[in-house]
Amino acid sequence: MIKRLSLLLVALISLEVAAKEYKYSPTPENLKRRKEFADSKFGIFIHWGIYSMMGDGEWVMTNQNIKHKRYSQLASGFYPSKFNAKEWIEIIKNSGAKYLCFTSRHHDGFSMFHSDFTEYNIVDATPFKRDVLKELAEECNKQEIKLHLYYSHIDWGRDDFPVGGTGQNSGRDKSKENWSSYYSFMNNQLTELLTNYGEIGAIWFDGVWDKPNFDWQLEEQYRLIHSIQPQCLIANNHHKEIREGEDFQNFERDLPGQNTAGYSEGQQVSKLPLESCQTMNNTWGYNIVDDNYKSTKEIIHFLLRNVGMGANLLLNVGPGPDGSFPEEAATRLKEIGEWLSKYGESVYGTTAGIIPPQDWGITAMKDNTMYVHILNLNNNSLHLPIKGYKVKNAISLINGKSVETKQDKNGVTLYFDEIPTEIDHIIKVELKPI
Ligand code: FHN
Repeated sequence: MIKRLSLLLVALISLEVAAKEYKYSPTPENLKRRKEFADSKFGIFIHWGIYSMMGDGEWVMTNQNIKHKRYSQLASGFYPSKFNAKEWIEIIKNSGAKYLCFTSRHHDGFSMFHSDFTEYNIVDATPFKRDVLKELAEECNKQEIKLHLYYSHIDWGRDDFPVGGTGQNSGRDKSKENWSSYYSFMNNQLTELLTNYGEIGAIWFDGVWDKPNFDWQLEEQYRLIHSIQPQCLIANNHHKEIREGEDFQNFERDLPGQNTAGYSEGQQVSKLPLESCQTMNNTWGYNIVDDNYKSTKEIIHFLLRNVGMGANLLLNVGPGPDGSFPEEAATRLKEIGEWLSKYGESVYGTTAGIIPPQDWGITAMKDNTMYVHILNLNNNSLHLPIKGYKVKNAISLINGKSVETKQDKNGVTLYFDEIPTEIDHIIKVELKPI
């Protein structure tokens, strides 16, 4: 009896020690990177892989019930003749985005980088033979764009991957499932990604939702990442609460705290930096018939609605099989860039507004400056409930003119010559706390 009790005690103590070991303390360089990330506000997501050849999105293998053996043959025909890393990063830079999140490996399991741990990669399995990630990493470095890497926890092709809710008809040999083999494979690849491509801004995981109750041994994996590159941020699109070891929180197709798309049920907004990812049309990977592009105005509004909550927008592009950006996407990126080059001061480096987002628009703060972004107002005056502040002055960023204001005990009213009709009517208000 005494022996059993002491064993139990040892077990409890070890559990406690283990739990303590899992306590993550971000390093100073990680905290610095978090701030830089939160300030950057706008990034570009790229979903690109051998699936792009089929022009039916990145889920084509599963959606069309294609066996992995057949699907993998796409690799031998993948030759994106127009791929040009310099041009991609120039487009991204000119859009005003500060970072790129690139799909290094999506659920189809194809590695878009050279890997020693599988031949199913862009260098060894395609006639293209170029490590596009290496080329992108070099260009990002030259053009000062941070590189984030999307990495899927799912693999619809490998036999050792313990099959989850998706990709069940891909023809894998389930008798060969072997989590520890698959886990080592992922960790080896993550080590490659973090040692062969310079400084990585973030690892962006996806797929845990496919097997929500499975122990993916995330803490250990996160520790590995932070031990190789402590500044590297970790985000996991598991659609659930933040877990120990993660550095920012992401939301899919929704503003933080909302759940219109159905991915964020019960996902409370954390105190970590926030990011919301969104498609430009309806799909992530290239879809040849999806012309349902959001307008530049809609995208800028979605960016601003994020900014008002202190969040970043990660806007997706699905390049075609030839390696070029769809024209519609390139045009929108150019227009967003033109807008941001004029009004970027009211976006970059701001924090969430002191007034919660409203139907008329949002506010964003930079020290004692409040940027009022009017997106939808049918009036030529606007009352802002800001108690505890005195307005020193207010100017329109659209025409540089001073804006008439009237202070009362509940805040301040701004008066405009006309009802604002621009994409975003921005007023810069200098405040003094009282
Ligand atoms: O299944 C993926 C999907 O293909 C895409 O990569 C998005 C991006 O957020 N994430 C998953 C769905 O949650």
